[in-house]
Amino acid sequence: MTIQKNAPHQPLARASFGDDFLWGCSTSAFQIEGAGSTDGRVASIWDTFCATPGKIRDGSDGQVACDHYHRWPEDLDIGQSLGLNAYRFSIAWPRIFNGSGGAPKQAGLDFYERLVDGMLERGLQPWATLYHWDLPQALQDQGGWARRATVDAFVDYADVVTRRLGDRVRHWITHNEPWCTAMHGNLDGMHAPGLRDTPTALQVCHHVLLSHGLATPVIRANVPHAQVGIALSLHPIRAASGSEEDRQAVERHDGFRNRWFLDPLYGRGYPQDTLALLGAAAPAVLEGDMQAIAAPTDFVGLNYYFPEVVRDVPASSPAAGFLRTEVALPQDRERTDFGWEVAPDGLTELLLRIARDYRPGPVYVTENGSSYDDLVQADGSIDDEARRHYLVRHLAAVRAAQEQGVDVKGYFAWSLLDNFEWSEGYLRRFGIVHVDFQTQLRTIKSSGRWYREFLHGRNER
Ligand code: IFM
Repeated sequence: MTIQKNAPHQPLARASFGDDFLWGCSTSAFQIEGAGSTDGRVASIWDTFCATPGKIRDGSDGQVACDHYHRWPEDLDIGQSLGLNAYRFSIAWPRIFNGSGGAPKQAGLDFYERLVDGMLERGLQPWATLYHWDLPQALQDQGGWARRATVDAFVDYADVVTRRLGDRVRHWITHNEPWCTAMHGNLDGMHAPGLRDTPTALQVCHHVLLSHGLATPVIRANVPHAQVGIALSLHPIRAASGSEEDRQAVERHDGFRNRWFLDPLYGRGYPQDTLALLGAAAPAVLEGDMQAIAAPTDFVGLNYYFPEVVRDVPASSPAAGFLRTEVALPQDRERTDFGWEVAPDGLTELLLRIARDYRPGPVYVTENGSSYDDLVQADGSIDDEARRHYLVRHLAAVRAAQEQGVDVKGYFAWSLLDNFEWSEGYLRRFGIVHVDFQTQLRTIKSSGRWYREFLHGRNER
């Protein structure tokens, strides 16, 4: 990993982002809560996936994770000490419903009420995500997101949760990264439920988007002054070469990675070019679905990590999938220890593009962060210079978009804590706060200390 130490720095001051800018961190339930069977929580598809040999790189699971279910006051104290004014978390559906019928679980709802009250007491505006990948296993057993009834189950779940928390949580994100739910879960099998089937993945994707659209008015009805949106994982798509073939590959890849989500959410239906590539694998769409998916929202959440560099794969190649593209990994790029390209300009580019092409209203960066193999020093400190540098440059990229007229109104660092990184288990650390998974000791890394100084207006650079 190489850091561009000499990259020019613009002066970066909290105040320049605007007085009402939200400064947060993001987390998700399965990745931090633990307490896998406490207070009536049932199994999710991720519990099943973790229990399947070979699925998680270190063989771990989410049974304890950061034990946030019990340690949340300490974690929120840390967030407050950093100077955050917002905190994004997700609600675990398996704490609220079994997925096989029956009443909502009061203990689960009580937990989130306590958690939200804890945020409000500490000056942290709660941002709740309803679905961050932990589908109750019982729903998967009935067909999961490929089955239309799961859409209804999601709307019921959204209704119950927002009725209960809507007096104190205004900001609701229906889904986190539908691309990952659908494609990692059902196309490449990297995530739960671990399927590899293109038509299933596309149907899942359609139902996830539909559930977003159908839940949105329900949330609005339950929450006074609701702000409802969705968090999308988007990538700038770049060509591996200057060839015309690679340029066309970029278009195809972008259609599936980005426009497949943005177009229907903003009322344009699925992109025709991508539909043509999918052929018979395209999802079944019932009358009214596309109108439902395009339900008006109040903001869009952008989760940004890296650009994708793609090259054309000739149709005659045995490796050609329906997109006929291949992701290239150029050697000359700065990368995190996870191998993800570090490209802050990609964040500016995406923010400008979303604003220009879709006019979504306010945009929030709902996730952005980096994974490095942190070393704990003898004195217990963690000097994660690379992550700090990543954070500084991505904040500058947000500011650059603002300066060019994009209404970016908040930034949530991924993540507050090191946590369970899905199929990588505990091998990848994204936190600005280190977690010792043996002792559960939390230590603010130098990136977190920089964020704290910056948020307190003491570290302008
Ligand atoms: O940890 C994940 C998170 O759950 C969703 N967005 C990307 C993060 C890093 O991979």
